[in-house]
Amino acid sequence: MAEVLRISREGEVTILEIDNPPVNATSQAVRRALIDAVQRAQSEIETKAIVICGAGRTFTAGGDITEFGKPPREPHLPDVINRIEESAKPVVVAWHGTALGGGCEIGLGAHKRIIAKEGLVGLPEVKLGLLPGAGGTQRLPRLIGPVAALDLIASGRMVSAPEALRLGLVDAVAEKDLRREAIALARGLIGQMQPRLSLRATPAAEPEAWQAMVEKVNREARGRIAPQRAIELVSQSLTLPFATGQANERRAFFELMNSEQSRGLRHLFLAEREAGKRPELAGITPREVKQVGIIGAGTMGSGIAVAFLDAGYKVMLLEADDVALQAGLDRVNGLYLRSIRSGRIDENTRLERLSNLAPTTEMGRLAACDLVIEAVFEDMGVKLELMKKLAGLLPSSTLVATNTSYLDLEPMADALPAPERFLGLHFFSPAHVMKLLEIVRARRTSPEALATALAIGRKLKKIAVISGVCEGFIGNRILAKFRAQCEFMLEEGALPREIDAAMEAFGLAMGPFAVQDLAGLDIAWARRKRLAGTRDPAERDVPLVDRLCEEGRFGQKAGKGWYVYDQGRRLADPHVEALVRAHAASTGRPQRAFSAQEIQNRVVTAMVNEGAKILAEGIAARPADIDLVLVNGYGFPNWRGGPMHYADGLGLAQILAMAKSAEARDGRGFEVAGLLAELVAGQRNFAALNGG
Ligand code: 3H9
Repeated sequence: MAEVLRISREGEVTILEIDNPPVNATSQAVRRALIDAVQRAQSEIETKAIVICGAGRTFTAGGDITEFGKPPREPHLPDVINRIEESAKPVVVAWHGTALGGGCEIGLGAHKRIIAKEGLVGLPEVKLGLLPGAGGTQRLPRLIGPVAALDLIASGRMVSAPEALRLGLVDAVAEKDLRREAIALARGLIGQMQPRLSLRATPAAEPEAWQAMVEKVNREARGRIAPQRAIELVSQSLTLPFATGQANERRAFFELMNSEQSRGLRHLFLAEREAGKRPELAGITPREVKQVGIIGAGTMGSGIAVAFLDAGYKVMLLEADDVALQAGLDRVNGLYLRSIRSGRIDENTRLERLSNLAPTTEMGRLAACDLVIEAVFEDMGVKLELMKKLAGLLPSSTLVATNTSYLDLEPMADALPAPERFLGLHFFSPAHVMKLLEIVRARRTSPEALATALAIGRKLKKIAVISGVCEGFIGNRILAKFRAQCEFMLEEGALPREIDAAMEAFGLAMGPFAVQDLAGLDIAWARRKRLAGTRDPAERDVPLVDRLCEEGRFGQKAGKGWYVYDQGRRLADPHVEALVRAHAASTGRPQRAFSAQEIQNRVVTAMVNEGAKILAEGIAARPADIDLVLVNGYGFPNWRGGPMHYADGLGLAQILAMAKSAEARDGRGFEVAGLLAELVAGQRNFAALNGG
């Protein structure tokens, strides 16, 4: 077995360096080596102090996620950390890279902490549906106070070195050489009594500040249990002895580990890391991309420009004329000013990023770009015209991408001399904020172009998922089925506000009708008109959006849509409800009341059934990719793991039964996916298709 802890000595200081690539997780071998080394150091006369540090790019990412869900093996991390704290010889922890979860907790057990200038520290367990399980909920409040501790534990956010110093989470920030300075710090402690956090009382909190933090955590939890358990455990640090608090923390950790929520979040963590690993792309080197051209500086184009500028690319932004270009530049600048106001960047950063932006109205200049993305009006005619112009202009080495969210890529590829260099890069609005990027693979897209797009996705810090070509790709295709099902329910007795309330209770930030109002109903209307000629007349279709748009009810921007808006407040509108009821009656379908559960089941069944078709057609490679798309682009609650993971938990036999009744009810509006029936017959589930 590889050595996971390197032990060396500098004079009287023994250095324990965790070396467990890729991220120095505190796996069983690391825990064993660490406790043995600390134990041994107690009796070594030469050792007067100990420094614990990490090799490679990071101190440690914490508990080993691959061990989660399996029976825990000794020594347990809380015992290792208690042993570190009890050491008669001073222990200093040197954090670099990221000191997360158990890595942060090792530091809390030590007698002093020093962090590298660029280092980050945090307790992100909540993002995996967990809580710190090695003393973090009890030691951190004793060190930095309960309010700041609850903030860090319940949000899972990482803090920078200066903030860690301000909070009192570290004793020092290394000026130059972390290791040297950690050794010096350890030397300075030799011969002194070592402070133990577990013996310290948690400082009392200002009642108002504590209450405000508790309210914030509850507000932001939106159905997640771990942040709420954090409130309970951090408050116990104020009243209970350390050992009792730690035992309660350990119990909570394992309860959460076995929860559906943690399973869902862990599934997504692994899915994110798997999404970019495509066997067919193994060994393919991505092309280097430095200069990116963006055509169209509307909402999407300007957001995409900011996303690339933020990632350090040079960006050329093209518009048809000076007026449109200026409006686009104003939009880009507006996005940066907003980031300054929210404290995310400072003025220097804004200027630095804008210095990489070259605005232009001369299409010929795009010839200098490695990648050109079109973000023009969503109309095939307009896009084809543009592709023809690009064909005569760009060297055949340039990668060309469309940001279309629905249109077929093949006619666009046909217009280009090198269709193997053409693909879709479907960003979600606002493009500089939303994590999801659908990379759309057209029939002739080359593996090199795909590998390049994945590398770009990583550099943009996006969650990039490869999709094949179909109407709406992975996300919008499933969304269309989800929306259709909601509209079908309107014909059977449900009201928009009931459906929205049920889906918000399920965990969506906003119900589907409220979202349509926010985005503008005219978008759906335009699409309906575009598809009207090809729609199968036998297909179940609900024309209510047309009625609303004909009345000028385009959503929030018009002050009315599915709801009315009074000073930003969303209110149910009796006029719309009467319209819905009248339309429902006109269909002759039986009318009845819907429970929230039934609404949720119908929506999920529609999504999963379409997801299964998408898999069978090879549009998505893995069910987990579909989960990533729905969670990161469409607000599906992450703690449910995405629709496909959620369906496995519910049982595919139940989903299939619901899909069969939908088929009987909706006729041509719903067809059961063959793959779903196959999986149930073979007693398999989607996880099996993920390779899990
Ligand atoms: C915890 O600590 C519990 C304790 O309180 C109590 C215990 C009793 N374990 O993300 P990357 C793998 S809970 C195992 O692509 P980056 C990852 O799967 C833990 N493996 O790199 C990937 O593998 P592969 C709390 C891990 O530079 C590779 O490392 N900690 C772990 O973009 C590279 O990862 C967290 O929640 C792990 N803990 O980001 C931190 N972490 O190459 C979770 C990563 O085969 N980790 N791997 O695909 C992260 O946030 C990021 O990975 C990190 C690096 C920021 C560290």
